[in-house]
Amino acid sequence: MENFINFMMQEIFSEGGLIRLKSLRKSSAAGVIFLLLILMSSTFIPIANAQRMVETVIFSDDFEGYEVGTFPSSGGWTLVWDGAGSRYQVVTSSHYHSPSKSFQLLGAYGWSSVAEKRFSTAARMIGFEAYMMAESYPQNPVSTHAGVGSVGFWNRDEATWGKYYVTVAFRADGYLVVHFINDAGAEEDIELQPYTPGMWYKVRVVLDRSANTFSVWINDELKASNVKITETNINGLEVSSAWAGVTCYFDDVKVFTVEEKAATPPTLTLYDPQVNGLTVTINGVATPGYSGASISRIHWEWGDGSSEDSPFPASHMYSNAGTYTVTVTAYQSDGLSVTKALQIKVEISPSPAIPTTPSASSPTFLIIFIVILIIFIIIACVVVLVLIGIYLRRRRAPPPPPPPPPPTE
Ligand SMILES: [Ca+2]
Repeated sequence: MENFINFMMQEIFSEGGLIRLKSLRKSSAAGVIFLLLILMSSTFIPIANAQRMVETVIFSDDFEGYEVGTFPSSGGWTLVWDGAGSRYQVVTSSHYHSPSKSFQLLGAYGWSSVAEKRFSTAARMIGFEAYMMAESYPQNPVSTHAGVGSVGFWNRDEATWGKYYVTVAFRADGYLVVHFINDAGAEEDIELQPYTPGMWYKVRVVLDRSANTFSVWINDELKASNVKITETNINGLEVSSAWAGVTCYFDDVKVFTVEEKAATPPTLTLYDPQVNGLTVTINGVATPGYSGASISRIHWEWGDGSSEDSPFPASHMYSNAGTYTVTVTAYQSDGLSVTKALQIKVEISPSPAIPTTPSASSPTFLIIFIVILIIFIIIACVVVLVLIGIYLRRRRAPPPPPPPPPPTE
């Protein structure tokens, strides 16, 4: 009967791809518990049409590869206007986000410092990310809304002084703003948050060029989303220090494309449950559906009303014998999940006899037996050799001296 059940279960599992049952036959060990798995249902619950965003870097620069005091021309940067003088528009080690250098710009009243790096892509969605810092608040700004320094998408050739489609800027009144040309063609600022001189801010903008909208993050916090913008003709990333004459620093700059791709759910493999009395232990493996995703948690419904989050392997003790459906769900970092269920039967069984001596078939016993046998043979050989030695020595012993001649008379 048991063989028949095993056979049936293997058939079921091989079709369902669920669980290997080879070790089940071993579980028929004496008297204790055995596990009967009869069913198995495998339920995948992907979220329909789930998408993930995949970034591809067009260029990035941490400004570590340049000599301090030089302009980063070799990285493809161009100095468009030289602000307070070209000697100030250089890679520096005085401030940096990573690991030892950044790019410094210093504008002057009436003459900004602007550097750009051009790029070209047909991607529908593009973005930029940069760390930026202002050394101080401006002393005598042209106006409270004057720019101090900025990073963003522009086109030098689209207007006399270049067209700034969407940039994140330090403003003279102490606000970090996103500056853009709105869908009516007018320049507009959205205040994002106050800034503090001497602090690095991570700024990020993603622009959808088919919808003409952008979203902006400061320090990974979304500050504005789906803001409408004029149609863009971007061909470069600019970094700048404006008329306020404040030294600004830029580091870890990158421009990237963003693509939507289908997200695939994780996969889940459950190994044969191990049952010991009323306790079941289940091991397995959960694998993310794609590179970049991770398994965030494994959730267990034990079928007796209790549930928990636990990594593999998980154990559970039931209060009563019976058949239970265990449901395991692996969740991925993007929220996608996969669920599998199996039935187990637990029984109260007599305490298993604890073997006090090794069984004759155990490898340990065989090793001990062989060692004892070898020692016995060695001792026996030694004894035999000693006896032979004694025998030979006696045979070779000199004959006893002849008896003394009889006394002559
Ligand atoms: Ca750096």
